[in-house]
Amino acid sequence: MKGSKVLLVVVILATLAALVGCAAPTAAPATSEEAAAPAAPAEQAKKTYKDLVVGYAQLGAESEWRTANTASVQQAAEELGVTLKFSDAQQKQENQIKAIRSFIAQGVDVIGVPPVVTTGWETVFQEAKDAGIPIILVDRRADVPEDLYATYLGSDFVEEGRKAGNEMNKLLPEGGKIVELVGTVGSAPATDRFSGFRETMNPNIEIIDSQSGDFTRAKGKEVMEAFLKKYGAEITALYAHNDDMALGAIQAIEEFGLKPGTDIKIVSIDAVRGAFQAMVDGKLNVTVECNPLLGPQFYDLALKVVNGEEVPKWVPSEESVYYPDNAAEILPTRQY
Ligand code: GYE
Repeated sequence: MKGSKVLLVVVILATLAALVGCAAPTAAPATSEEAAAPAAPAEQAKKTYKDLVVGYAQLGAESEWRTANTASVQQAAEELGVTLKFSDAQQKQENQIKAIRSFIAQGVDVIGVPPVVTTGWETVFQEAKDAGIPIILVDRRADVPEDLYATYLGSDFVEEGRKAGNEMNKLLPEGGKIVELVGTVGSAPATDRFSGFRETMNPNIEIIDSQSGDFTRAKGKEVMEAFLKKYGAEITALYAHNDDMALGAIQAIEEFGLKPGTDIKIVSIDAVRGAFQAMVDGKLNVTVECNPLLGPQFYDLALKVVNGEEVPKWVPSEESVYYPDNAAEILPTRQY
């Protein structure tokens, strides 16, 4: 009798131990959110960077900023093992549209595009949508309904314009007459940098002329030459929507016999290395940063989108403002 009781207790204990032993691993994940879904089938279906085929319809090679952006997109693809199909549209919307259509025909997983201008994208984005290929807007916005793109990764261009306006106010406390070199007409950065600047600019500052230099150094120089011919030394400052146009304008100002940065104060946007060098040389007063190194974040978003994960509709980049006083110190650390 005593012996059988002991046996019974032993059996019960052994059974309990076995139950705890087996139950524990299955019970724990049931309470953990991550493992709640039957891990195997769903996880295995998810793509990794190595499976990802991406089409990137780059808009051109118009500026130092763009060169850095292209390098970032290409390098990050290589580092992550993403298959990248890259095309350069030479600043022409029709070429970007052609590239997108060709990526659709090739059946890529996702398409990245910095729209050269904001309008005219609905048809081709709808074609991508119909083919089940998500569009990610990189760098520049497009004015299309939100269901035609997965997310937008890029800067707050209005804020950059506001920062530039504040910097101009500091440079011209007594006010003055300024000229403006606008970016590509109809592009998101040109439109927003134009309006943001006017939001913060002091009323004692007058914009006497404003023309497009298409974000290039050559055009920036050409338009600045025309401004100088027309207004001469009347111009107290220049606001350029990017550094390349400012660098072109600096040449024009020097050739005209005035001192850029002194006779004509200059505020521009991007913070590329060429701008740091110009600040070191005392020819540029301020550059507002616009970050082109979007490659890694782009592929992170691309993978999430392809795997059906939630992503925000806008992922803004973090940016700063730089001045001549520590430009020499910072220049060697700049990646673009
Ligand atoms: O500021 C300019 C480039 O879209 C933010 O395009 C970009 C702009 C950049 O050409 O240099």
